[in-house]
Amino acid sequence: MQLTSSFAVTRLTRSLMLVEVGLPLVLLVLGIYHGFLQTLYRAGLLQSASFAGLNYYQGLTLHGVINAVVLTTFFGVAFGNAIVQYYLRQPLIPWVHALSTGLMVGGTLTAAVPMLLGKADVLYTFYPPLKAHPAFYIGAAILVVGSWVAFFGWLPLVRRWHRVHSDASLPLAVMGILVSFLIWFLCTIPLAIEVLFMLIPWSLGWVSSINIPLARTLFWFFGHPLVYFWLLPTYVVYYVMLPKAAGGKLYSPYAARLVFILFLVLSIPVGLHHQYTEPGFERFWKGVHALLTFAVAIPSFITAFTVAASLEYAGIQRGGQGLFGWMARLPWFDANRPIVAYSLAGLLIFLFGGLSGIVNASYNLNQTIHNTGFISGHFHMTVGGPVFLVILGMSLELFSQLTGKPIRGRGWNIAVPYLWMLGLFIFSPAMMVGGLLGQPRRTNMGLSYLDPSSPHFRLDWVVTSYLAAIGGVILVIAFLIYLGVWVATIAGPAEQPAGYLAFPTAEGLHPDVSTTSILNRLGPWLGLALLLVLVSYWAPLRQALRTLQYAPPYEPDNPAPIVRLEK
Ligand code: HAS
Repeated sequence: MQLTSSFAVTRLTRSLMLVEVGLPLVLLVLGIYHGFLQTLYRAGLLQSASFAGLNYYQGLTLHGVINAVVLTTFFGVAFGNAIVQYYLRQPLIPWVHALSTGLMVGGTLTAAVPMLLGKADVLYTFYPPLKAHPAFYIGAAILVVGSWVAFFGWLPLVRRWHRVHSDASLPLAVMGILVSFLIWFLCTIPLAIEVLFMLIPWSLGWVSSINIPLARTLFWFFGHPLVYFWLLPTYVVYYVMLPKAAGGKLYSPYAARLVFILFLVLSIPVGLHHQYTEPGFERFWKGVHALLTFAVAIPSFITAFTVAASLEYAGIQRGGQGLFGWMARLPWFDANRPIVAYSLAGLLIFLFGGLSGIVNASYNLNQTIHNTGFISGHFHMTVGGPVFLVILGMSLELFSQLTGKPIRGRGWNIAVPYLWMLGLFIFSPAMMVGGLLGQPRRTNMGLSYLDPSSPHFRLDWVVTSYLAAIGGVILVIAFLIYLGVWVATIAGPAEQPAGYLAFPTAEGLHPDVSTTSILNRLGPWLGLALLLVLVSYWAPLRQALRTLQYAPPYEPDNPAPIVRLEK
């Protein structure tokens, strides 16, 4: 279906969506600031792990939680709200929308207080024995419930759409968003179990110790599908909007639907690849998760070819010739189509970020890079690359449409993604090479290896740390320009009516799936996903329960030995 007309949202929806877009971006200033400080500290340019009154783990927690959890969840919901309304041509249910935004804001603020007070220095993974104030876990749980409410609020609209359009396939963008939130809903269930039944009672002091292997396994049951919850809104932009904005068509809607289905089936049963180095799990099950991890890379490989083919078609339509001539013809720097620049930069970054994921997934190679700077390099080129850039570009676009204010400083806006790409292309390889040289992923133990008079001095680590800091400076400059574009846009006058959503929507170059195709039905694939989860997690969860490893709380800035009780 090809839609070009706009859709007017209600005043209430407009206000709530502005909160969903605006609040995380305000918090992001703090998140980026603390990321920047980490690079300076690692390069020895800041001498202490305490910055601005916050300790190392506090700053790192703020960086991770704001950037990777708050921003992505709020954006997922805001973007989903926009997509569902625009493509289904129906308004959101007002009370559901208000409840969901209220819960998400309330949850975020509740969790923010202990983080800012230094009572939750537990990083975004918050696995024990790191222990936070109960308000941190309660706030995080409320934030997640708010996002569930948004998702459940879309389902009646989807059902109504199906009743009226029984002869049409669900719009691709809506399918992508539904799959993203189905994955999110499924993977947040074990997280809810961990938070409600383990972490909250433990942090309230109702129980004195906690089963660490079980808590970590429940976390990673959630933690890897989480990355696809981050990624799929980006893929919606790449499949649905980018080909049209670049002047072409989507090469294969069929491939796009297959990709979303594959993510639904394969995103969850892979969490043990974060636990290869942990004892207590049989190697066989680590191997099963490794194989499934390679399988979940397939939809991204399909995406690489489908999106490249769509861009090639666009470039040829714009006069490109020869094997690579189409690339030069793409509107890389067209200030009137910023989503093209934000997407192309993200795709180029993801080529390297995705491939480094294959290294991580390889059981043997993982032994070399686990918990080193290599991992930070990987995830900055995935969530910090394509995902983050689509969030930045699309948030500005949503703000502009909701307020009727055109984006100001358009040339500067186009510079942001390319500058960000440059920064990442220095920062991430530096972290990765540092990781290969043995540099740890995180450290607050003093940077003696940067001190030539220390016996631990490592010249090669100094080089990579400095390069990472230079990359960090460029990233911050890109973000400051982005903030400048926001300020100019907010300060500028509204020139169009406010509250009208409109997105470029690509036609398919090849036919879409038929309406009766199995690729149009999520139910059977959801069943298959659940079956795979059951098969792949049954034994590891039992093994985690059997390996009784209880521990008292651990404070990273005041470390005490862990007590292990083996049964
Ligand atoms: Fe990952 C750790 C494996 C993808 C995020 N990952 C992490 C962590 C994060 C993260 C945050 O197996 C750290 C977690 C922590 O705190 O410990 N990851 C993978 C694999 C993939 C992968 C196999 N990761 C992602 C994505 C993320 C993300 C996506 C965020 C959004 N990851 C791992 C493993 C670990 C891990 C292990 C644990 C390591 C350890 O030991 O701790 C795959 O899904 C990647 C597949 C992607 C591709 C690339 C496709 C390329 C595309 C671009 C095409 C370009 C075009 C340009 C078309 C195969 C689509 C065209 C041309 C023009 C002209 C523009």
